Amino acid sequence: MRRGPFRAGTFTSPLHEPRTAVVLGRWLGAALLVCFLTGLTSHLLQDPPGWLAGHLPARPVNGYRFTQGLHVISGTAAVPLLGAKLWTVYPRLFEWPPARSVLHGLERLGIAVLVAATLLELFTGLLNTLQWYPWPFPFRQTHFWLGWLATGGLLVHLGVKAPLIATHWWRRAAPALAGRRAFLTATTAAVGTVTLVTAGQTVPWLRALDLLAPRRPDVGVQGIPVNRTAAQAGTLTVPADWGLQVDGPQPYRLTLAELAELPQYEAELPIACVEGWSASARWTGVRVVDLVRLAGAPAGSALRVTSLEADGPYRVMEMPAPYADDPLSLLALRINGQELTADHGYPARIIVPNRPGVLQTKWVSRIEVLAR
Ligand SMILES: Nc1nc2c(c(=O)[nH]1)N[C@H]1C(S)=C(S)[C@@H](COP(=O)(O)O)O[C@H]1N2
Ligand SMILES: [Mo]
Repeated sequence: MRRGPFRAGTFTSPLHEPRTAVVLGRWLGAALLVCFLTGLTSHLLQDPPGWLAGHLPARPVNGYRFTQGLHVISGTAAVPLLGAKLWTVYPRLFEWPPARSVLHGLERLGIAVLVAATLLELFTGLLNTLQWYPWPFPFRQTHFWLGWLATGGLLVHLGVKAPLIATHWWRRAAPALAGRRAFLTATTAAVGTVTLVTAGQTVPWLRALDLLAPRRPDVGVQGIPVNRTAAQAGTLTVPADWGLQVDGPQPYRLTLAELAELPQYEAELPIACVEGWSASARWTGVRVVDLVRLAGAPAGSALRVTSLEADGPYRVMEMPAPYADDPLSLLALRINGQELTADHGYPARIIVPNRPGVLQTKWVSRIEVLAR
C-alpha cells in the first residue's frame, strides 16, 4: 500500500533536518510577518474603518511608498524562501500513518492550512503585481483573508514547534552537516537575486537592476507608468463643457481656465501603486484645501471625489480630512511642467501625500464636501 513518497527511505538527502528548517524558517517567518503587517497597513489606508479615517496621517510623504514597497519586496523574497523551506521539510508532509494521535492529526491539519494559505497568498500577490487576475474571486478580499489565515497558521506553527526551534536555534548546538552551508548560501543568493532585479520598481537607486519587475517606474507617458489608460476608462474625449463641480455649503463650478487662474502650487509627490511600483513627479495645481474653503466649508472636512469615468472600481474616492487639509494635496493640472495627458488624468487629477495610488483619482469631475 505504501507507494511513492509514502515508502520508507524515499528521501535520502541529509538536509531534511531541523537545523536547516529552523534557519530557513527564521528568514521566511520574518518575511511573512513584514508582509502581513505592511499588507494590513495598506488595507487600512485604502479602506479605513470610520473611526480611523479621520486620524490617518498625510505624512511622511513617502510613507505608503515605503510600506508598500516593503510589502512587495518581502513577499517576493518569501517565494524562494518558501521553496527552500518546503523542500527541507517535505518528507514530513508524506509521513505515514497520516495521524498517530488526535493531537498529531490536528498539528498536521494546521500545517496543511498554513502551507496552502501561504502558497495561495504568495501566488495571488505575485500575479497582482503583473495585474493578471485569472480567477473568478475578488483579489483584494481574498488576499486579505488568506493573509490572516496564513499568519494565524504561522503563529500556531511557531507555538507547536517552539521546543524544536529552541533546540536548533544556535549554531553551536547543531551538528555540522556537509552541504548545509552550501544549500543556505544558494538560497540566500536566490533571495538576493530576485530582490535586486525587482526592487528597482520602487527603490530609485536600484532602478538600473530592475530587470524582472513588471514595471519600470521611469517608463511611461510623461515619464510615469499608467495602470488604467484614458482609452480603457473611456475618458479619451473630455466633454467640451467640462467643469469642476464643487458641492458644499456654497456650491460652484469652475472651467479649466478658471482653475488655472487660482493660485497654483507645486509638490514633489509619488504615485505609489499597490502593485509595488512607485515613481515621483513634480505636480502643479490648485490646493484641495483652497477648493474646500471656496465652497464655504471649514478645514477638517472629508471629501468625496468623482471621476469622469463611467465605471470602474476607482471612479469614486473618499478623502478623509487629514489629506484634504494637507497643503501638499493638490487637484493637479500639470505633471513635470507639462499639461496632464489623457492617461494621467486630463483635465484634472488628485495627488495627495502618503496615500495608495488607487486613491489618486484621475479625470476628476466633482468634489463634494461631506457633512460632518
Ligand atoms: N478615475 C481613476 N483614477 C485612477 C485609476 C483609475 O482606474 N480610475 N487608477 C489608479 C491607480 S491604480 C494608480 S496606481 C494611479 C496611477 O496614476 P498614473 O496613471 O497617472 O500613473 O491612478 C489611480 N487613479
Ligand atoms: Mo495602482
